[in-house]
Amino acid sequence: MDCYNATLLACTRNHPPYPVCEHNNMLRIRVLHGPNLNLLGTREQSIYGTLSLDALDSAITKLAKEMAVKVDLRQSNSESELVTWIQEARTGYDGIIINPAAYTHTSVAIRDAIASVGLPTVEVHLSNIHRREEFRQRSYVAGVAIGQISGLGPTGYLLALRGLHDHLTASRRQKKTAAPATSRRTAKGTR
Ligand code: CA2
Repeated sequence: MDCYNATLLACTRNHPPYPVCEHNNMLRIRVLHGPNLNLLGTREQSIYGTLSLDALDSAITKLAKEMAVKVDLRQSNSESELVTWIQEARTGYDGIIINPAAYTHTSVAIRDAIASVGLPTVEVHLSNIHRREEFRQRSYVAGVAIGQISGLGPTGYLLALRGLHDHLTASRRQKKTAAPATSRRTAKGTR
């Protein structure tokens, strides 16, 4: 059932503050956690904090629900599995949030996968990779991401969700307004 009010184009089911209707055109975002992030909260707490991966995923899911965004959350220690999940996101997802963990600094395969699917991608790091060892300061992913959030702990994922949501919403709006102009031009040119 279409829950949009036809006149106001607002969802009558009242999910504030993000006016994206859950039942029509919901944004879909895949969230990927790289190797060893399954250990979150168990070791190296001074660097990565005390929150477990499950708790982090719950916080992301809660915010996504409030924003009426569909999220799919996955963690893998395998580079090839991460590449496959990025490739598969081409059908069914609008954007990607990824913490590639150690693969950030080594993986041309992950960078190429992100570039090839062409989905807006936000790179997230719990720690500030730019004030750590030199080898962590280079990211193969940064050059194909729309942005990078580093050093804000779990909050970084929530900011990434808001940022990606706003980016995707703006590009949808742009596409909607650009389309009629193009067809008008075409129609004029053919006369
Ligand atoms: O700061 C980040 O989010 C990192 O992506 C985390 C990676 C690291 O290799 C990157 O340089 C920066 C490491 C993730 C390992 O996570 C652990 C969590 C708890 C205990 C052990 C590892």
